[in-house]
Amino acid sequence: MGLASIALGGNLHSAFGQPEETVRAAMRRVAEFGTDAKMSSLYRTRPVGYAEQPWFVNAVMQMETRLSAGELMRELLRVEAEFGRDRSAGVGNGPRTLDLDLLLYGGEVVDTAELTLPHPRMVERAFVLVPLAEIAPGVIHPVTGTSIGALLARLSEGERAECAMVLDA
Ligand code: PH2
Ligand code: MG
Ligand code: MG
Repeated sequence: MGLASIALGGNLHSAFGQPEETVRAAMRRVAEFGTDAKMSSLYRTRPVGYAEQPWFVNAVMQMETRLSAGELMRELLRVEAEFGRDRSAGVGNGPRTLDLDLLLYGGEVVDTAELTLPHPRMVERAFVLVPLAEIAPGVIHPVTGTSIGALLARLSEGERAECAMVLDA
């Protein structure tokens, strides 16, 4: 039993439609693994890491789940595949129909081949921290010991501005 935070992202059309429809459908699907899911708005964000690709739709959700962190991670990989994610194709950080990243699971700190918690790149990514701060600004990152709101405040205004575009509900 734990409080899980999950990042969603995509920038390619899937069987569920455009990325915003894919992300909304994936949120409903992932919510089945827990209770009382809180969902952020959807954000249109500039691609980070590999620029020559469409802008992403990103969001974050948080829920209580009875699954362990490892069990939840395996389910998330299954949902990615269900939504047309092909991990054998394409470049690293490149375009994808759906990416589901387990960001935090309570205060767990894990580093195995299957799972790293907290997600190692979350502290530097506005496309994660902006939506996470919308629904859980006071949650403490178990490695830095600081809140999500404080982590977001460390990013530059420019980085935050590239993740400020909220899509209509
Ligand atoms: N995901 C990546 C790499 N770059 N950029 C944005 N804006 N959103 C993402 O979800 C994203 C990215 C690798 O997972
Ligand atoms: Mg990712
Ligand atoms: Mg991923």
